[in-house]
Formats: sequence, structure tokens, C-alpha cells
Amino acid sequence: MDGCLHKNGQEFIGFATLPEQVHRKSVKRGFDFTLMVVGESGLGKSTLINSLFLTDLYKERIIPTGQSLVEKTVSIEKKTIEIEERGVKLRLTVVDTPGFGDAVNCEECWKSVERYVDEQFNKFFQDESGLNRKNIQDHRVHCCLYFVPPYGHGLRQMDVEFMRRLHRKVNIVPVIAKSDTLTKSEIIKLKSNIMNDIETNKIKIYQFPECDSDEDEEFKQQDRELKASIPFAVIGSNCVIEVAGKKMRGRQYPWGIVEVENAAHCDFVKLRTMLISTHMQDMKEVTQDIHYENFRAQCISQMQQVALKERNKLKRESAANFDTVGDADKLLQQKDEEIRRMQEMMRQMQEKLKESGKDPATALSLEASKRDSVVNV
Ligand SMILES: Nc1nc2c(ncn2[C@@H]2O[C@H](COP(=O)(O)OP(=O)(O)O)[C@@H](O)[C@H]2O)c(=O)[nH]1
Ligand SMILES: [Mg+2]
Repeated sequence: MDGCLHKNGQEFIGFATLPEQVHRKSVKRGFDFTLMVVGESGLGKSTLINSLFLTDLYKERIIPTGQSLVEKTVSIEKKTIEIEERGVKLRLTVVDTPGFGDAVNCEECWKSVERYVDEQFNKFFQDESGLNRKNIQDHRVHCCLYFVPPYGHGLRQMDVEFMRRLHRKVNIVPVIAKSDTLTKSEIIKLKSNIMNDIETNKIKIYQFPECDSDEDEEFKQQDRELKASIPFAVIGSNCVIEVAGKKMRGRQYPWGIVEVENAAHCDFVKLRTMLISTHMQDMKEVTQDIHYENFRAQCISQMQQVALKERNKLKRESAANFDTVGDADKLLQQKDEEIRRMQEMMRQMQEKLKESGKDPATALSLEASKRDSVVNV
């Protein structure tokens, strides 16, 4: 057959290049990823984003004025940058949540975040059911970096509340902010307390997928270390420092230098590896297959309930409006009565025939055919 590929006498249809095609297409289009950062002001969120993506996304520090600590509200600030690396484009949207946890009463600061996440799902849901399905802009939040302060003993009530409200909607990755302020043993203790709090409060943070058994040992080791390091203890810096002729991001203190990318100093590289090199696609898939599907199922079930209520209302209304329903009932009763009378007639005829000694079966069928032509129910 023309057009088929032949190799070792085997015929090929040609779909083996499909993954490549998909890959090439997505490379051409570029990748979209939305990362949200949550945590109170001053925990180093903006600095960490700059360090992660080697940008200066937050050049000017915006300090909101005119709001007292009592009335302070959470706002949503969105910035998108396009990064290109070896011909691959990444459109990264960072969603910041200034004001989170800053008010005196921050019992409900999760609400603005939840509303934002839901809105993105809703937008996607509308677009998906619309006509322009091919050009949907996906603004759903794929990952939420939650900054736990280094000075506590684990999760606070507001951290627990936030995670409980959001864990079924977004992939939460907890991090310990400013971990250069803690000693090694303090980090170990805090990590263990946080994990205990997560477990006892039945919070489901982003679950790293199982590593394929056919992966090489180095990858498996990296995967194990990654999982064991959660919550990642991070350090951020906007400064590049030269140490022994090598330039690096770090923080210079009177007593020494902490290197952001040094695995002995913090988990920054682990977080970056996970976020960008190894688990970005998985987080997008979990967002689509689990969080969004959850939202969609809820939407559909709500829509069904509304439709059902409307139908019931309609039925009740039509019952009230239709006098003919009563008439129809009367008509049915008359028919029933008629059938009952006929059955009685037939029973009597059968009796008579029996008495006169005729075969009731033939006589009856004769009588029945006669009746058919007479009574037409
Ligand atoms: N010690 C320490 N300070 C940090 C770290 N990251 C940021 N900072 C400092 O903390 C302050 C607030 O940082 P910023 O990124 O603006 O915090 P944000 O309000 O959470 O966005 C700045 O002075 C930063 O230089 C860190 O990892 N360790
Ligand atoms: Mg900031």
C-alpha cells in the first residue's frame, strides 16, 4: 500500500511519531504554569520567586498604605513572565497574595484565595463548554507554595485552616521560610512538627507520585530525598555574591555567607528541581484530573439540582393550571367502569352457554368477535 512505511518487512501506519508530534507542538506553543505564593508579608515570598526563576519580578516593593491592621484585606496580584531556555518557552504566572495573614483577625483570609482559585476553575468550565474550545487560556492555579514562618513550632491555626479549605482545590507545597534563621536540628524538629500537624489535621498536601520501578537508581535516590525533605526549608536572595571566583546567589552575614543553591545550606535546589524539572507536568495533570474534575462534578451536580427543582416547580404549576387533569381522571374512571361491565357481561354469557350445553370456547370466540364490532372501547 502506498504511503506506508516498511521496515524489516513490517508495515507501519506511522503513529509511532505521535509523542514526538505532541512534544514538538507543545514546545512550539510553549508551556503555561501558574504558581501561587501564600504567606504573610516579609516571609521572603517575592525574594524566593526571583531566586527560583532568576528574574526581578518584584523590583519595586509595594507597601500598601492606608489600611489599618484591623481592616487589612487580602488582594490578588498577578504577574506573567515568559522564560526561554534552549528553545523551550515557559509562560509563568505568579499569583501573589499580599495582605494574607497580616490582619489582626485573619480567621478568614483563606476566603479570598479560595474565591480566586474557584473563579479560575469556573472560567475554565465556561470556556470548555463554549464554542471557542481550542483557544482556552488556562489560568488555573497549578501549585500553591505555602510559606510557614520559621519562628513557630509547627502549623498555626490559620495555616491549618488555609490548608483544610484549599487542599482539595490546589496542589499545596509547604515550605519553611527564611530557614537560614534556624539551626540544623531546629529545622529537623520543625519539619517533623509540621508533618505531624498535617497528618493529625488530615490535610492532603501535594502527593508526589510513586517513582517508576524501571527508573535508574540515581533518579530513585533523588526522588526519595525529595520526598523526605518536605516541607522544603528554603532561603531566598536577590544578591549575587562572588565566592572564590564563583558567582552565586547568597546572603552575606557578618559571620559568613549562606548559599541559596548549596544543598548543605537549604532545600532550595530540591524545590526548584521538583517545581521546574521533574514535577511541573504532574502538578498540571493533578490539577486537571483531580482538582478540576472535583469542581466540575460539583458544578454539574448543582446544575442538576437546580434543573430538578425547576421541573418540580413546573409540574406543580401545570397541575394548578390544568383543570383538564381532573377531566382526564374522570375519563379514565369511565373507561374502567366500561371494561368492568363488559367482563361481567362475558361471565354471564359463559354461564348461559354452559347451561345450554354448547362448547364455551368456540361460542365465546364467536360472541367476542360480535362484541368487538359492537363495543369499541
Ligand atoms: N534571613 C532571610 N531573609 C530573607 C529571606 N528571603 C527574603 N528575606 C528578606 O526578608 C524581607 C522580605 O522579603 P520579601 O521577599 O519582600 O517578602 P514577602 O513580603 O513575603 O514577599 C527582605 O528584607 C528580604 O531581603 C531569607 O531566605 N532569609
Ligand atoms: Mg512580596
